[in-house]
Amino acid sequence: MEISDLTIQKDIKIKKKDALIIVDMQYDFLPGGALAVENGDSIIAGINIIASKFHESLATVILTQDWHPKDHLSFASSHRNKEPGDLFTSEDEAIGPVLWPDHCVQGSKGAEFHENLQVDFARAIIRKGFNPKVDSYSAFLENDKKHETGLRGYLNTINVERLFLCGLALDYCVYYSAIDGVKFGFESNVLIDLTKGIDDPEDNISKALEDMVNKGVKFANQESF
Ligand code: VGL
Ligand code: ZN
Repeated sequence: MEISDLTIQKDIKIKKKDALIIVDMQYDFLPGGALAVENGDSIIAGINIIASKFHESLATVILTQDWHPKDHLSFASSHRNKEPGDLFTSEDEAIGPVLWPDHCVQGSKGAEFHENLQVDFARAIIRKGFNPKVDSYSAFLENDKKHETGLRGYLNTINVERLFLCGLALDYCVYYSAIDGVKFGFESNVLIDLTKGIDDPEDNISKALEDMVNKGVKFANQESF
């Protein structure tokens, strides 16, 4: 499946019960970073515009931040004879299916939000991936599928009903967050022109798109508002 195959919603009116979830717009996922997503920086300006629209509409803006200890098990450097991109899945599937370069280490420059990202509108920042042996692609649920980040509880407490997701990376954190959003009862919309993917392993973006469509994730873009 390709992006051009998606149905894009029109005439969306931002409501108070909407939340914009801006995923992992950190230096390490941007050009020049350790796990750079191609053209990741091209979406910053558009995300800022949407964030200001949500802010003006009294909707909620939330940021997520990948936040790993320096010896995180998702890093190839934590394994003998492994390179970034090598396949590796831990027994409980808390790590994998591939290993990553060291990235978004707690307190490092690479873990910071890009300086051009408008962060002032954010009501909350959800940090994820802090357990050394468990990764968390989803903003809701760690990869072991056991531990929640607290985002579901937070959104329920402040009465959010509908989510709009953007940021990096489309086929990892945006994808897993969107399908978990649906699973947890939120209408979940991916802002498809405000996200970019890694596409590793091959065809990962296509598979993620197909799975999102099958699971009821909806799609919108900057013109939908
Ligand atoms: C991500 C790979 C590893 C992401 C985070 O933000 O999509 N991808 N850690
Ligand atoms: Zn990570």
